[in-house]
Amino acid sequence: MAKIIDVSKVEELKQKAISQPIVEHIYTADPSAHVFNNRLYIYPSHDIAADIDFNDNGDHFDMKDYHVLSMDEINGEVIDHGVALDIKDVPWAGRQMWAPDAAHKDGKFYFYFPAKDKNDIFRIGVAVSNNPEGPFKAEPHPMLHSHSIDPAVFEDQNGKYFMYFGGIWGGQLQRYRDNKAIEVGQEPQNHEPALSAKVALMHDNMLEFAEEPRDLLILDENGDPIKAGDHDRRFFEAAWMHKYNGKYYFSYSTGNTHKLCYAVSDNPYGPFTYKGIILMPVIGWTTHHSIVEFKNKWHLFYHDSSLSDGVTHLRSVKFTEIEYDENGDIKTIDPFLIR
Ligand code: FUB
Repeated sequence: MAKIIDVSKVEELKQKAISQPIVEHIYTADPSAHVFNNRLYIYPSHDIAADIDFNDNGDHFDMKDYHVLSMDEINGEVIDHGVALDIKDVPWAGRQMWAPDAAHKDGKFYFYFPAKDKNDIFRIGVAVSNNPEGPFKAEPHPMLHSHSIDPAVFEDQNGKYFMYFGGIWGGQLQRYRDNKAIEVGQEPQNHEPALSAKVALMHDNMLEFAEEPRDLLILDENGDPIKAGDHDRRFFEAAWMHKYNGKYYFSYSTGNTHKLCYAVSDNPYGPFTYKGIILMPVIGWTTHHSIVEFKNKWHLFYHDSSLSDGVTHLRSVKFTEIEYDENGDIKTIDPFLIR
């Protein structure tokens, strides 16, 4: 199984970790945290040892179901509500259930998940329940015109819901331009604007897009689009949206440079201006997160591979508090006390 750092380094870093896995009986990753009914629910991926070699397509992330976790207070007991959705109950899905999210509207709970269809193309599915912990019943087909991975559904204060999604490399976003499949999928040249995450208003029924997904532009300090070669700042995967003091904060993973970064806008569609790093690299290749306000404090939910001693696809959800400075900038978090 692939590890990206040697075991002796992992042990040393584990001693310095600022937080611990919230559960240890299963591997969990890609946490999307929401407050529903005054309780904190976490919708993670459920990592398993698939025994598939590490590759850039992410075939080793061969997850087959989802569990929902919850707690009634930060640092309280974490309840595992069991299997909320199984791939065998999703008629269109072929393999690889990746990073999910959930939303609540009019008494119903909507669970959004990416999975490869029977042709190995990533689509985004929806499953519905009357309860935040599921079980969820999958719609018979993936969302029309959905592609790529990592859906994150954001409820704005005016009752509108937006889906943010996308991911390059194994997430297949490089196979599309303007939402259409292209002949040969590849990233733009280094000097060209990077591929963008996508954003779309959700239909009132929460089961489909209300519009064609748009590109979410991230600009640098000069107002120029972040370039494809700027691997320290360009969007890779793991989109998340939250609002703080009236501003929209779009956060994401830089993938092969292993950072969680953020960009800010006055508009949920952007353009966004790059602001900085939220979380420095953790143990493991991937980094993924959500940001949630619970009982008047802001928290970053994230994952690392510490529990598996660095195995890339066996990750564990953790959390830590985040702080904003007086300008609304997020203070960068080092996942280790002393490097
Ligand atoms: O969990 C599988 C994939 O790894 C997710 O979809 C990505 O965001 C990365 O965390």
